[in-house]
This record gives sequence, structure tokens and C-alpha cells, in this order.
Amino acid sequence: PASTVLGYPRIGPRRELKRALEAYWDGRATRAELDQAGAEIREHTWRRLAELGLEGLPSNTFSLYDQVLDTAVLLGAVPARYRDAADPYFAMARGTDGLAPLRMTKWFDTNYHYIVPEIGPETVFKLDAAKPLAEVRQARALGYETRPVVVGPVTFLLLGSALDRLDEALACYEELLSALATEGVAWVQLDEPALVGDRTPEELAAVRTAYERLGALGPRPALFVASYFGDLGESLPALAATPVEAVGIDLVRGGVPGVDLSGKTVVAGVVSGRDVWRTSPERALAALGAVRAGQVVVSTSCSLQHVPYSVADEPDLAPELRERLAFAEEKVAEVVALARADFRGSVPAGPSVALPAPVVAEERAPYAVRAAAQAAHLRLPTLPTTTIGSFPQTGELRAARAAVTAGTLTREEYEHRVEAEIERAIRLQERLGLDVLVHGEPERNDMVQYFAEHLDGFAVTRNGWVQSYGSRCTRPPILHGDVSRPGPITVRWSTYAQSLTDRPVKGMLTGPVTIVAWSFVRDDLPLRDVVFQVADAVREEVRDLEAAGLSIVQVDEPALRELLPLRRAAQDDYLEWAVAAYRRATSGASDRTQIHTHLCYSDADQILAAIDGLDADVTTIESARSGARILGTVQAFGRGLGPGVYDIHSPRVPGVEEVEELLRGAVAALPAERVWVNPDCGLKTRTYEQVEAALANVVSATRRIRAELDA
Ligand code: THG
Ligand code: ZN
Repeated sequence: PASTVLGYPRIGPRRELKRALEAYWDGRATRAELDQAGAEIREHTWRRLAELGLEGLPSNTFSLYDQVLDTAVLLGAVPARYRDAADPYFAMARGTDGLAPLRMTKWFDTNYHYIVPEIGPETVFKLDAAKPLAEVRQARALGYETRPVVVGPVTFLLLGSALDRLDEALACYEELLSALATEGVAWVQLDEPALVGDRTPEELAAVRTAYERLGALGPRPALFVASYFGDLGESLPALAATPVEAVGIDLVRGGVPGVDLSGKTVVAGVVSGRDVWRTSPERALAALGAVRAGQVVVSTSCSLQHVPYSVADEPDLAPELRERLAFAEEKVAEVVALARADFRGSVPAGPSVALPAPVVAEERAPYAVRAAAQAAHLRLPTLPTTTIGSFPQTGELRAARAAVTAGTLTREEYEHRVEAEIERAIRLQERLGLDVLVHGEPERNDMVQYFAEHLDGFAVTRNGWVQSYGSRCTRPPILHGDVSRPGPITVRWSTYAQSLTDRPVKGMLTGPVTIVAWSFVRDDLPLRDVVFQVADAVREEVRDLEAAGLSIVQVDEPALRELLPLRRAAQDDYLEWAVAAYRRATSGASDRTQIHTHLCYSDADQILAAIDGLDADVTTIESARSGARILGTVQAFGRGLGPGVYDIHSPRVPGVEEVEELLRGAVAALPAERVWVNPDCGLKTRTYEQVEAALANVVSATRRIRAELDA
């Protein structure tokens, strides 16, 4: 049987694309130099895949920013306001001086972010096939025949909330297929991950319409519709009834389909694209043997863009761990090996999942009791002011961290610099007149990476970069064993900050769901059990912070929504244990200790009940842009609430009047004694200059309204 992969990393093994993009954006490189960097990454990828013995090579899986944005450009869905920009593609992705970028959001349940297509009545679909054609030609010039990969019409339109435009979009896809046929392309891959979610009868009808129509087109490449991130469910019979030649099925997350696919090629995703573990050959071969299809092609469960390039680039990992790992290159080798083996055997039993341990409800006293104890202890003014946690990360600090790793700066000297930075942040906050201070997190690069470095059961990588969006990457830690906390992690920095001031300093932690969501996680335990292990480690840290004299501890859970299962039927169970894990992490605190949490997203509506269930004493939430809408939904919480009054995602400094107006809105919607005043999010990406000016205005506005309320 043949072998293929649904997609491949494209940031470059040493993040070459990131460097090239940033040089171009800064005006240090020309467009031609950027394109050359892209061409080299593609060439490297095809050569490597061919060397590893892979048969079906994909193309058009490269992107300068995002594959959904590429599809919007392919279909001509470029909003008019971007057309005159010097570079419309990057204007849509990142904005310009005068134009906000298109919205960005999470790609299904991954940590990758895509650009949301903007499709309005004025959108005219018009094919621009330059990119896929150029990639096919580049590969051909190197001696490789490839299968272009494009986001499929149903998924693209669902992401753009425009399924009613199916007819026009299909005309464009037809034109694309004809152009590819003329180019001599044999196969095209249309990605339809949206088909693994709950789909309405109308949406299933759209699937049938789309693939009947594309299938009926005369000369065209063979059609391979790829699904991933779960089971196709109802979508599979819909798809199977159309003339598409091949269907891609995620056999890691989904089961072997009961549907008879003997008339089709099944591209069987048996090697996971979502984790970093080696594939069990027995399980994979058994699943392959159980598929009833005309032909079976061995593949990955999704694009490999969600895993790093190669374990070979990780010399620091312990050998026992290394031998359990497979990144993109190693996964390709597994696909090839499986394709060369004989498939025989029975359907394997699913993983033996232990029954969930009963969740012990860890209750603190009711909010009213806690609030009274906290008020007596903290003695905060009406409308207390605070920040979310991080202060600007200076270039000096990043350089110092790199110097410690390189061995040119001693740990002791580095820690002095961190302390100096904490002192700077504390003095600034005192000078500005903020009420609840933070230490500013200068000791952290990425918060999840930082906690992983200080917990047992995690390993961190040297080059294990995965694209988060555009040029931005993270190195997800690898959670490979039982998690425990060998000792306090943040206590020394928080207590140092508290020693500098009489005002309360807030301890700053990341919650268990987020630590797990942004790591690669062992697959031999149910996810909830892993999250509870992390929750216990966070719980110990909360108690140590309290014992060290901190009266306020913030535990953030920005990824709470991210792990939400794609299927409705599985969501309640997830939310129940996720909330229980958070409460396990925080409920060791006494009633007098104030627990804060912070949410980064404004589309929290789907999980509001769960956020309420976290039972934090104070919730700070992004709302400078969405304003009243958020206030309306969160006012029912009945506890402290800090709607963000300063949009930190923009370099702009808000004026006093502007902040005052947002605050008046908050005080009108909520009882004043529950309102907190804070920016939208952490200040890590801003400069000290911007932060100082903005926070001064936030404090001035607060004082004006406070004077009116207290009068
Ligand atoms: N940490 C982790 N995952 C995340 C976020 C995070 N996922 C969601 C969201 N935040 C993604 N946002 C970003 C924003 C910035 C960067 C990465 C993800 C970023 N990365 C640096 C870069 O690419 O240059 C590298 C950072 C590093 O040294 O680790 O700027 O906050 N885990
Ligand atoms: Zn945030």
C-alpha cells in the first residue's frame, strides 16, 4: 500500500521562516528574499519526505502565514479595504498603520491560530490559483509530482460563516480543479476538518452538494477529501455517497468506520499528528487491516504541522524518553514502515481507560463569607486597580536568559537582574498608585514552559518549535510521567516583590488545564487524571504562596475553552472535570486569601457556566473591545469582576475620558463593590513607555469615579 502525510511543518527546522518573515516586516529583507526562504523550506521538505521513502508528496502545505488565509486569497475573498495596501496578504494577517487585521482564532482544538475569512455581501469569489500552481511547478522542477492541498469548500465557508455562498465558491473550486488538471496534477487534497464536528442536516446536504458537483466535473484531478481531529460520524455516509475517489479518516481519535468504502481509497490516519509519541505498530496494523476499502493508503491522522521537526535535534533529552518520541520526521518514517508491512489482524480493543476517580468537591466557604474575610484583611478601596500579571519583557532580560543558557552569565547574576526588574515594576506600580501589585514575571519566558521546567514529569525541548500563528511559535513541553512539584516555584519571586512594598502583591500561577493544553501529554492515562496531577502541584504552590504571606493569588486558565471537545455530547463531561481540577488547585487557600482568575478571550459565552463554576473571588476578563456585551453576560457571576479597560493588544494609549467611559459602563451594569479596574491582558508585549502612560490614565479615571461613588 501507498503512504502519504496530510501536511508538514513549514516554519523551518531552525525557524528559518520566522526569521525571514520578521526581516521582511522590519524592512530588512525584500519580498524576493522572503520568497526565496519559503522556496528553500519547501525544497527541504520534499527532499526529506522523498528520502524517507514517502510516496505521496503533498504541496501547497507551505504558507507564509496561514493556510486559511491562503484559501481566502485563492478564492478572491480579499476585503476591498486591504486591496490597496502595499502587501494585501500581510495587511489582512497583521494589519497596517491604518487598518486592523482580520480576526484570528483557534484552529479547532489545536494551539494553532488561523485567520478568519471575512465574507460579506460585497465578496466576489474569483479564482487566483497562482500559489498552488507555483508550488506544483517548483516541486516538478525538482523531480517531484505532488498533490496540492487546499482547505475544502464546506470547511472554508463554515469558518467564514458563509455556507449560503456555496454555489459561488464551488464555481471557483471547479475552476481550480480544471486548472490543476491542465497542469497535469493527478490528485488534489481538499481538507474538511469541519466535518468531524456536529453538523446539521443542512450542512450535511451542503457536503453532498459540494462533492457531487466537484465530482461531476470533467477533466479534473482525483479528489481526496481529508477529515481530521475526530470521527466523521454522519459526514462519512454523506461523503461516501459522492463520487470523490478518496476519503481521509482519523483512525487515532476516531474508530474504524462501519461504512463499506470498497468503492473508494481510504487514506488511513493511523500515525498521530497531534502528539509526539511513537505509534504502536500492532494497533496501527490492526486498524489498517480492519478498514474495508478499495485501497488503503497509510497516513497521519492530520497535518504534521502540529508537531516539531525532528527528535534528532534534541540532544538534551534523556535517552529513555527519546526512544519513546516521534516528531514529524520520525512519524513519516513510521508511515513508510507501516505501508511496507502487511496489514492483517483484528480490530484492537480501545485503550483501557481507567474509570475516573470520583471528584472530591473541595469547597471553600460561600463567597459572601470569603468576601467579608478578604475585605477585612485587604482593606482595598472601592474600584481596586490591578494588572493581569506580566510587565514588559525587555530585550536585556531576554538576552540575559540566553546568556545563562550559553554559560556566559552566572545564575546568580541572572537572578540579581530578575530582582532588579521586579523592583522596577513594583516601584512603577507604587508611583502610579495601583492598589494590588504584581511582580511582573520577569523570570518567565513562556509561562507554561516555565512551570514545566520546575515540575517533575515534564521535559522541555531545545528546538521543538511548533507554529502558533504567523511567525510566532511555542515549544510545548512534553508531559511524559507522573507530575509532582519538587519544591516551590514562584514563591521566592513573589515574596521578594512583597518584601519591597506595603501594598498587597498578587501571586501569579497558570492553571492545570492550561499547562496540560499547551504541552504534549502522555497518552497512557486519561487526560483528566493528568490534569488532576498538575492541579495537585498547583495546589501546593498556592498554599506555599499563602504561607509565605501573599494575600492574593491569581490562577489563570486561558486555555479552558481550548480543550473543549468538538462534539457537543462530550463537552459537559469535560467542563465538569476541568472545573473540578481548577477548584482542586485553588481550594486549599483559606477564605481570607483572595483567588483571582483571568480570561483572555471575549468569545467566552460557550463556557460561561464553567467560568462561573471556577468560583474565583475575582475574574478579570478581556472587554475593552467588546465592552457592554461581555458585561451583560458576566454580571450574573455574583463575585468580583474586572472588565478590561485598556486594550493591550494595540500600542495605542487610551485617554482618561475613554477609560472613564468604560468604567461608567461597568459601574452601571454591576454593583460597584464588585468592580475591579484592570487592563485586558498581561503587559508582556507592550513597552514600559506605553504601559506607564496607559496605567496613569487608568488610575486617574478610577479616582474620578471613585470620588463620585464615595461622595
Ligand atoms: N503560551 C503557550 N501557548 C500559547 C500562548 C502562550 N497558546 C495560545 C497563545 N498564547 C498563543 N500566542 C502566542 C503569542 C506569542 C508567542 C507565541 C504564542 C511568541 N513566541 C515567541 C516567538 O515565536 O518568538 C517564542 C517564545 C519563547 O521563547 O518561548 O511570541 O502564551 N505555551
Ligand atoms: Zn489575557
